[in-house]
Amino acid sequence: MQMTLRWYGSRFDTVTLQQIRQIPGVTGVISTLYDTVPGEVWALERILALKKEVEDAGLTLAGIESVNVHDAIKAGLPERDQYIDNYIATLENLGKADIHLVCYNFMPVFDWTRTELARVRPDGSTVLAYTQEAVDRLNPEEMFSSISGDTNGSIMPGWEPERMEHIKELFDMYSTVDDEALFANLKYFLERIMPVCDKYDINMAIHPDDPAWSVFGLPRIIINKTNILRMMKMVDNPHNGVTFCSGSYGTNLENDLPDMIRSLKGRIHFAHVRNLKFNSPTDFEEAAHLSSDGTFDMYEIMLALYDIGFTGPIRPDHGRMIWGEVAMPGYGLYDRALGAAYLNGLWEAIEKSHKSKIKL
Ligand code: DNO
Repeated sequence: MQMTLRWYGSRFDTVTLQQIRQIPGVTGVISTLYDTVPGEVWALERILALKKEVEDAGLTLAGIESVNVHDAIKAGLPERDQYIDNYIATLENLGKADIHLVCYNFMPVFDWTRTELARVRPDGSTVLAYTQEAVDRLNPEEMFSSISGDTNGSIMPGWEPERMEHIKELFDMYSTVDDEALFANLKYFLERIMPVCDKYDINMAIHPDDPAWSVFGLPRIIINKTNILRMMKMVDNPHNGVTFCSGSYGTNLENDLPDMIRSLKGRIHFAHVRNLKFNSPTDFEEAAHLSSDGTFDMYEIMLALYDIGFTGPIRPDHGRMIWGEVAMPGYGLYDRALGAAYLNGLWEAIEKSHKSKIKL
């Protein structure tokens, strides 16, 4: 595996490439052109400039998170073909720039959903948190206003203010889309993009829906083992793969994370590894990466990745806000650096214990 950190680009991120370069064992970043909008073709020059900036700082650009999918594609509208053509043109340019990993999601309207961006934990750190009760009580606009004071001046992916202005139209767009239609629209999209992925060896890595169930009545399909295996089979090409995100699949305690990882052997192209602390099955907060701080056994998650021979990029996921840092919620430097060091430590121990068993 290659340990990486997500980086939003020098215009948007409070963390610098130079800081990332100094985290032991982190050799690359996962980035994006954060100012592009879904449906736009990414210019080759801009991709090359981003790559050069990262490489000049002594890191590799290990992949893109995200190239967002336009809602017309997800909702299956007649104009989807034009947007898929644009997506293909972007993939073509990424391929020409020698980039082989694209993380994306197929969540209608929003990306991830959290009801709090700065819940205070007993140690005084602040974290993103979710309660179903708050979602049931609020409509999306109310929720957006209730969290917008805690973004530390950042634009949260999927919750861009200009999208929020069109929220009603976005909901109307999906009024006739149920889970089956969403699966069909995803299949249509994947079948059209697979040829360009084959040509340039681009691994598409779908990010799970977060939380892993329907919110605000919208359909959500990338939520559990049955559905993700269905998706893998539906377009049975190794370039149709997965971002295994423990913190997203893990929102549903019925998901057995190590078992899911093992069942996806050969199809996990990217991993997001983080821990959650559950206070009840519908109230969770994002803990430190350390197993004992949350609910998941991080050793078992890393072991499962090791066992399937995972070689792709991995990143610590959302970190807590600690030591007075002011940054995009979930994406500060300090706690993600601690997370990277911890995950690297687990990996080293797993690797060495396996090698010593082989010698015996
Ligand atoms: C949250 C992230 C997601 C992810 C997208 C992928 O912090 O993991 O926003 O990047 O869902 O398209």
